[in-house]
Amino acid sequence: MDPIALYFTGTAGAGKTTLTKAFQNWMETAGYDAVTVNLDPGMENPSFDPDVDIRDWVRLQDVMAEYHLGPNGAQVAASDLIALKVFEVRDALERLRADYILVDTPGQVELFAFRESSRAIVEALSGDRSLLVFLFDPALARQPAGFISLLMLSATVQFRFTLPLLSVVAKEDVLTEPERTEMGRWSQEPFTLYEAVHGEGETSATTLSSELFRTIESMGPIWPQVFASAEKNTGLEDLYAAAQRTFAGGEDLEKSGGDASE
Ligand SMILES: Nc1nc2c(ncn2[C@@H]2O[C@H](COP(=O)(O)OP(=O)(O)OP(=O)(O)O)[C@@H](O)[C@H]2O)c(=O)[nH]1
Ligand SMILES: [Mg+2]
Repeated sequence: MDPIALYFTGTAGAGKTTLTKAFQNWMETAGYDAVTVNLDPGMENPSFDPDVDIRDWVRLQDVMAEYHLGPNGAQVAASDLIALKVFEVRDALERLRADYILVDTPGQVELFAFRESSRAIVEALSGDRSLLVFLFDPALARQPAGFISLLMLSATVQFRFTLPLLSVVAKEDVLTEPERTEMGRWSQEPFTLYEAVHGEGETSATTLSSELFRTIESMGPIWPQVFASAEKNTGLEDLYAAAQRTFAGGEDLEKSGGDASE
């Protein structure tokens, strides 16, 4: 059976790299066979040692030097260069023969979501066995207007890829208990979020129309159902279970050994 690929995406600093690594560790402990891929040519996290690394083919520093570009222009150019290397990446992944592929995507979400090359990359690596995992950063998501902005962003990502999407509140350990409870309620009972944003006072957020909100409300998958922390290793089993439900009604892939208990 072809592997399932999870693409961790979200705003800069949302916790993509850390969660990709933590989720691989959790999966290995639980007896699943998962490999990691770094698709960020500018990744500088020394604690993340991906199994397949796009920097073996495309490095941001090299693109900046070769094309005389700044970091943002180089990221755009790099995303097209990455697409040219995608079959090498796919070959490297095929040699690893894993059941799950966990993909860390570039820091700026628009690079991943808005470039045509990203769609080609996802298509070549995993086709319809792909799940987008969109991270909500508590720094933004704890305010009602920030939460709504992230809902709209995750809707945009899903619109660009037309693939299943799972929204996850990352870094849940930084949330206070009341914040955690309130955010949980927003997803369960969206009108509480609508009320909260209108209770924030005279900000631009108060102009959110009820028509737009109804549209957002109707888009089930963009509402986060999972809270996770890579720091405390919480919510990772929930993330796994939600990913499983997305494919073939919860089919469970063969384990590589061990048992599923944490
Ligand atoms: N408290 C806490 N901090 C976290 C968690 N996950 C990541 N962080 C911190 O958040 C910051 C950003 O984490 P990254 O994993 O680099 O985030 P990213 O989305 O990959 O960042 P870019 O690729 O630069 O956009 C780092 O300082 C991490 O240590 C978490 O679960 N809890
Ligand atoms: Mg990162």
